[in-house]
Amino acid sequence: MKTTILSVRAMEILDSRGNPTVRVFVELSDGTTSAASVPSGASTGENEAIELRDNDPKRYAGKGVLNAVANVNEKLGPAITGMDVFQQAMIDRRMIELDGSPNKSRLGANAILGVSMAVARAAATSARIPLYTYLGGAGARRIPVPCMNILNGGEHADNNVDFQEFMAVPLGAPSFREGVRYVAETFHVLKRILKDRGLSTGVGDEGGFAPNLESNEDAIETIIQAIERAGYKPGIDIAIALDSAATSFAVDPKGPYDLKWSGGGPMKSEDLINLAEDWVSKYPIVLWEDPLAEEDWEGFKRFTKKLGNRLEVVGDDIFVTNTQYIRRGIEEGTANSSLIKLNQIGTVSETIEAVRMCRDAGWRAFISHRSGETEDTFLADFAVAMDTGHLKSGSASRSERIAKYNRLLEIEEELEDTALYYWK
Ligand code: 2PG
Ligand code: MG
Repeated sequence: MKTTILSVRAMEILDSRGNPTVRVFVELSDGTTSAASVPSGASTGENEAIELRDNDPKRYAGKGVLNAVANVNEKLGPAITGMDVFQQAMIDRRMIELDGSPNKSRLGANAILGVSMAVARAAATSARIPLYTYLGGAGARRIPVPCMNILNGGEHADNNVDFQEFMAVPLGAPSFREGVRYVAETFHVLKRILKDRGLSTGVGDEGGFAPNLESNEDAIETIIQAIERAGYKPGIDIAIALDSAATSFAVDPKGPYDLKWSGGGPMKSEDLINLAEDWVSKYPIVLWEDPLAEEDWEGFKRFTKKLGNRLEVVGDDIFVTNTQYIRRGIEEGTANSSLIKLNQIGTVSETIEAVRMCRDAGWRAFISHRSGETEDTFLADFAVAMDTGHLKSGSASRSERIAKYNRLLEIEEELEDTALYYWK
């Protein structure tokens, strides 16, 4: 007998920034129930799928999601009720067709993704297998290296650091459990160093520290100091990954740039590329995301040409987890990896397509949370299922970040010694 979708309903909840988001509940014909919550970004790409907000100034400064909730309850739910829960791609397609817009702006990517995630989770629960096994198959046993964003800047913090994320990457750890320990210890040493310098130890949106520093380079040097003082070897035990989120300090989405938070002044694409080359020669940087802005395809290409054989060059705002842009990136040699965010494209099956396209091209795919998150751990299972070897889910603080790392600890324990952990 087929297991079908019996009912779908949604409600408005809050994300980690205190902004409304969508939570969806699904019930199946066999009695299975599931729920999933949708994340939300701050430094969003222009071409992301559209998050439907009510724009009613009387509620949550216009950020309410009651329309998206109503779209789940009145349109998306009824359209997929009675469908086979194991037909994820078909269910996603039905919702995309019902929306009918190119970017999910009519019914809202937040509404559609909530349903898509809750359906996937319901299917796994109904089949009595973990979500990572359901989405990734019996071979899904690689735990991603956690790229932990221990120092926040840009639009995720109120400080003078232009680059958005400085991540510690425990690629030399023997296991995920040990990797998390390496970085959590480093995080606490970093706090001590900042305190001793009389700097703020308050955290930004993703749980990393957000002090005012002397320069962007000071951020990286301070992290390296923390790695060493915690007893680890930079580059061997723990490497560095960066997300410049360059769109956020671009004067124009094609460039040039203005290091506005630090007051560093105007820069051309070439200046940023030269700066990166200098940093890569001095520091153990293994991954650099959005070194240039979302329409600076030329700059990206030059960056990749210069540094792509030495590090992973990840496109986030430029590709927005959309195969249309990733395909162009592959054809033009724009990068060698794409960031993967479920809500940038808006369904589970389209996100899987994006990962597949990267893999087929010999690119890497970097699974990512959003700066506005919930306690939902879907992302952790998704990362194991996609077998991409790394994810970012924020720092070693804030429960909406830690929830994903804790779920990965659980998965690693569940897999016992069949679990794999390696950088590349
Ligand atoms: C990014 C993300 C996640 P946001 O730029 O990579 O770290 O930030 O969710 O604000 O887009
Ligand atoms: Mg990014």
